[in-house]
Amino acid sequence: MSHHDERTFVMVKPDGVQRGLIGEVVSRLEGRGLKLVGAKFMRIDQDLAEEHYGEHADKPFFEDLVGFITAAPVFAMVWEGADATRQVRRMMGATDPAEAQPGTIRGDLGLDLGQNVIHGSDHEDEGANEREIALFFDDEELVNWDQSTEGWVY
Ligand code: RTP
Ligand code: MG
Repeated sequence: MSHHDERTFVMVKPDGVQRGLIGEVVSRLEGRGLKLVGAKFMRIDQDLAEEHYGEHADKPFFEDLVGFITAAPVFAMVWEGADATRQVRRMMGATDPAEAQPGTIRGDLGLDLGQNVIHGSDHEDEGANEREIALFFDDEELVNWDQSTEGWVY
């Protein structure tokens, strides 16, 4: 990991999984030059959902949000790169797909405010990336690798 690199937490939400968009999301992040360092296909249980979305606990949409994120599997990932948290947020686009720019993941693929395909750590919330990575992954589930030292395998 070079000195300006950071890691960020990303997941394909249940709507994206059900619609077969895991590959598309992974492909966009790979294409942008970010490096995958962890991934798992999983269900989020009630406790994890409430903790992950804890910042929204007092919002009117909280129950629906927890219900949605626990309703079907998600694809949780950790991506690494320069300014990765903010760059992923830029690629995601605005929370509401109706407002998200074309060319962004939500602008191209999102259906509505709830079914907006992807989650990424908030770059304006200091340390959110590290907190979310720790919430979803154990250290040994993250893979340290570097193309420049691994050598070509094909
Ligand atoms: P996320 O956390 O899922 O990556 O999305 P975000 O940062 O862009 O948006 P955030 O404000 O953190 O909201 C989390 C999710 O809650 C749903 N939401 N519903 N009904 C509403 O007014 C409302 N506002 C937000 C969205 O699905 C959003 O992704
Ligand atoms: Mg958020």
